[in-house]
Amino acid sequence: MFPNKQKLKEAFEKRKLIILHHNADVDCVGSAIGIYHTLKECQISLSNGINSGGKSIMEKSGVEYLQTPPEKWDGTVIVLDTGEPERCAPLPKAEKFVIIDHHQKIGSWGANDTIISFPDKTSTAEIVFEMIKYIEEPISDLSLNPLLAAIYADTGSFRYANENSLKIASEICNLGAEPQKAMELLNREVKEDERIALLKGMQRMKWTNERKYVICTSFVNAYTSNVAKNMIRMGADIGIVFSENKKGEVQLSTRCSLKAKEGGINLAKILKNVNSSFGGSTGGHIGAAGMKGMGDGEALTEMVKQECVRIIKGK
Ligand SMILES: [Mn+2]
Repeated sequence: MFPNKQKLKEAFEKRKLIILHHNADVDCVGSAIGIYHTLKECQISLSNGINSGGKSIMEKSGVEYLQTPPEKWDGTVIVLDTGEPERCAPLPKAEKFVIIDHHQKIGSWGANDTIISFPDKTSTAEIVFEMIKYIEEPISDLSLNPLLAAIYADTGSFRYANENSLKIASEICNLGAEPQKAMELLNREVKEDERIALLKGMQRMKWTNERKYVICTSFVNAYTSNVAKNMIRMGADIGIVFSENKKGEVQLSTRCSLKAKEGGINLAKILKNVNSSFGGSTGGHIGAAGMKGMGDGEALTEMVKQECVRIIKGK
């Protein structure tokens, strides 16, 4: 359900700052560009970095953006693709926030803020598109390909799409989006450090077979999510990959196959459970989730693996 139409329109009449989550991805950036070209007086800002796919679509679209948000914003702040304030900090001081997200977890926001949360949607871009229709704003041609690219990205090129993602993609195409142009926005050069991280991750990989579910674990210095994603592509049911630095900060990325999802694996929930004794932060979806905090990456990976095994065994 969308919030009150009039109130939403009023919020969007003010100057808008679109805040991207940490390490902003294609769904986040594509959604931002979609809003940027359709609603007047928008400015886009990173909160803490952007990933290579996000950066590539931003550069190809030629949209200017801030590296860090201002301390104060006179107008409305739009938060995209996360429902947690910690995932897009530091946030500027502002009267009004509109949060648009499709993740499972929503953090605490102010009483005056508007939360548009649809955890059943496969991308934030789909919510953005439906919201633009809802507020009866004519969508800009420039918004179409970035929104379609964002749907491609978050559905794994429609591998994880549902009926609604396909329906919206088709509507966007009817309005003039071109699938091949959207794909071009997604093509990016894979940098050498990323390729090496992937190769190292695979080289160090360990795997076990638990009641016909293959669980893979590994560690790298960076690109944990990419390694986990490729484990699934190779045939694993669950991929768990960590990285840690000298300061003792650990980052964990997990992915699972459709079979694992259907078998009852919910990675967002599993990480949340494990985190109750770890004390970091978690976020994500049923089939793709991450975790951050201070501690021992190997021990944490083992805990997550054991929790998966426990669920597979139905205990
Ligand atoms: Mn997303």
